[in-house]
This record gives sequence, C-alpha cells and structure tokens, in this order.
Amino acid sequence: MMDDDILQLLREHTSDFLSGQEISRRLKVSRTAVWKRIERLRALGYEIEGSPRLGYRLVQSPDLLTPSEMKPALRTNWMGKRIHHFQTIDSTNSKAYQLALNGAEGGEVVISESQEKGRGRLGRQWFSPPSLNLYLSVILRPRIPPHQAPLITLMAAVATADAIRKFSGLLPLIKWPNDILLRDRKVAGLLNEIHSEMDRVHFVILGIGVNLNMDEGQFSKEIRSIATSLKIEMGQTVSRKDFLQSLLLELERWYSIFLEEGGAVVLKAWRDRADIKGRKVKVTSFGETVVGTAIDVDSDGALILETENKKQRRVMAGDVEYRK
Ligand code: BTX
Repeated sequence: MMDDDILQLLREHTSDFLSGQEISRRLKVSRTAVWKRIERLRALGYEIEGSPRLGYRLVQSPDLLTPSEMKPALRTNWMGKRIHHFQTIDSTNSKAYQLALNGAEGGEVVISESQEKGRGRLGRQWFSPPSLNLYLSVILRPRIPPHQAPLITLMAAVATADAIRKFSGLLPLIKWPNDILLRDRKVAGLLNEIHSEMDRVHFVILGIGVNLNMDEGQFSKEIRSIATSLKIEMGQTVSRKDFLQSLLLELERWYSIFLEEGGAVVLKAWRDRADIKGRKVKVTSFGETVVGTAIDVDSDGALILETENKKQRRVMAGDVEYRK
C-alpha cells in the first residue's frame, strides 16, 4: 500500500519536488522508510529525480499494468476496479478460476507481466514473454443458463476486435472460433472457461492474450510466420496501459449490450467482424479433417459448414484454415 501512497503524492506534485520530510510526515513513516520505498520504486522502473535539498520528483512512470498505474487510467464503471497483478504466474486463467471459486466478484481481473504456462485451446501453449504483451483474465458472473455461455465467448471476441480497431485504426478480423487476426496473422487469442451446474452459470473466465510490443524476432520460431503484434502492425511501440484501458472499456460495453439487448446483437456483431460466410475452409476437429464452405456460426458458437457433397456439418471445436 505504501508504494501506492508515495506514488499518489508524487503524482500530485510532478511540477515540483516534494521533500522527504513532507512525505514522511504525510505518511507517518520515517525518512529512511521513505528513501527505501523510493529505491524500490526506482527498481520497478519509476524515474524519480532526487535532490538532497529539495526532495523527490516523479519524472516518468514505467508501462506497468499494476493497480497503482491502472487505477488513474481506467474509464470503466465496474470492470477492472480490482486488479490482481503478478510479475509472473503459471496462467492468469488458472489464477482467476481459483479466485472465482473463492468468491471473487464479477469484474475482478488478473494480469501478469509474464506466464510460465500460458494456455491456449485444446491443451496448447500461449507464448507469454515478460513485459511486452497483455495477459488478462476477467471474471464474469452472468445470470444466464449454461447454454448461453458461448455467446459470452463471442462477445469477448467482438470486444477485443473493437478495442484493437479503435486503438490502432486497423481492421482486425475474427477467425473462428476465437482468434483475432491482422493481415492474416494472429494478434490475439481468447480462452474462455466456464464453471456451471445444470441450470446456471457460476462464473465465466475470459482469458485474453494480446501481442502488443513484441518484435518479429521475439516470437518463438514456430509461430513467427503466423503471429503478429500491434507494434509490428502499427510501426510504433504502444502503451500497454492505454490498450488495457480501451480493452476493459470495450468488454464492459459489449457485456452490457449482451445482457440488455440479448445474444442476437452479439451474434450479428461477431458475423460482421468475422466475414466467414461463403469462405472455403478446411477444419480440423479432434483429428478429423472436413473441407467445405462456411455458412454461419450459431448461438452455441458452433461453425456450420456445407461439405463438398452438399451436406451440412456442425463443428463445435477445432481449427480453421482458409483456402483459396
Ligand atoms: P489457440 O489454441 O487458438 O492458440 C494457440 C496456438 O497459437 C499455439 O499452438 C501457437 O501455434 C500459436 N501461438 C502461441 N502463442 C502465440 C502468441 N503469443 N501469439 C500468436 N500465436 C501464438 C488461443 O489458443 C487462446 C490463447 C489465450 C491466451 C490467454 S493469455 C491470458 C489467459 N491465460 C492463459 O493461460 N491463457 C489466456
């Protein structure tokens, strides 16, 4: 807490110095304690000018996604008001799931600067190096029956695509089931997990990974040709803090659209951003490959295909490859 308090004081006085004595008086701690905290903040990347005569002045803050950095930037009403932030963790989704089991509220979020076991779908991995990207899990507690939960997944993809579009001015495409592409390369992926019983959802975890400041050479060799980042696409380093605040705002907006206006609006928005109708696709699902033309996505999030022998197929999970 004390880090936050010192930062708050320094932020209020960026144009002048604040003496160590004044900080120690206001926070009711010794001057040595203040000095130690200032050193800690510097180690975290805060640029704090120090003068033996004048005291301290905050020159620049690092692009950290800590509660202390995020709180002044957030423009949401309720989402992200409580942030659980980690330097590293196995997976933000696993942590959020645990927190939700222990009673965490809807809107609480888990963020980590890196993940040791970032998870993709179907047991795959999500490449999660430190301090470059966004690894976010949001806890939601919608009062809906389990069969509507896939709509929340579609909603999250729409919100992520919109956040990317508004932030970058570029036009992302949603690829079934839940990838967000720029120039045909994956810039973001979503892994949503649900905890429910027969007739009600207890909670949903929206797991969202967005590649923000990764350069091409920083991707592992396996994914270099299929992945991209906002930095690569925009040609400039992006503020992770600003992006996170845009994303939380879009998630809050789309979630309330879903609750107030219903799934049909979400489904339409998803279709508009996926542009999947009529595309020739090859789908791999549980080891089986189906080739055909995409017709639609239904409210269960399933992909509807027309196969080459004119039969309709419904695919619940798998991977899509677009064909010419
Ligand atoms: P997915 O199974 O569709 O994508 C995983 C595949 O994507 C990998 O097999 C690899 O080919 C490729 N890939 C891996 N890492 C990256 C990356 N950083 N950028 C682009 N492509 C990559 C998509 O699963 C769902 C990912 C969700 C990740 C978030 S991060 C926060 C939350 N916590 C957690 O453990 N997972 C989610």
